[in-house]
Amino acid sequence: MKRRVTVILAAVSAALTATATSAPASAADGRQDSTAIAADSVASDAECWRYEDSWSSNTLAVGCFSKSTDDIYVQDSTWNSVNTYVAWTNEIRSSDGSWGYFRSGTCVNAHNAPNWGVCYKDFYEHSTVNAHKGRGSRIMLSVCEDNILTPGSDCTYTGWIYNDR
Ligand SMILES: [Ca+2]
Ligand SMILES: [Ca+2]
Repeated sequence: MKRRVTVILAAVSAALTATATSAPASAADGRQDSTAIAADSVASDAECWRYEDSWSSNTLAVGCFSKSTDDIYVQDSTWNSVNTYVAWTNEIRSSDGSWGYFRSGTCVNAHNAPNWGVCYKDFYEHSTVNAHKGRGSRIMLSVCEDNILTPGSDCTYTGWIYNDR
């Protein structure tokens, strides 16, 4: 049993080392936080995820991503004096096929419920050669209601979304 634990720890350590060494040398592409512009509608091709209150099942926030425009939408779904936001992370693949962090940020809806906001983004496409000299671009969103005491705790996390349109 002890032997197995040691092996797992070694694997985790190796993974952490790999992550550290494959990080981009430049930190120029840092966080890009922005306030959503009011939006009347959501792009028809957008895929959406909702964050619900665990007790009431009321929808508190909805976040969407349109692969064709690369735009991120966020709705404040419940009038409760609490804003909503989408936090996003973009990874791209290098020439050796490994995924690495590229940039991240937030899109904050300060328009009150039930209004939508949009943040216009432009990510590398999955099929085009990117800044890491490879092909591959994926985005992960967390659709959140603000939690001042424990930021990032009231969220729904999407899986990786491949930017292939
Ligand atoms: Ca796209
Ligand atoms: Ca709200």
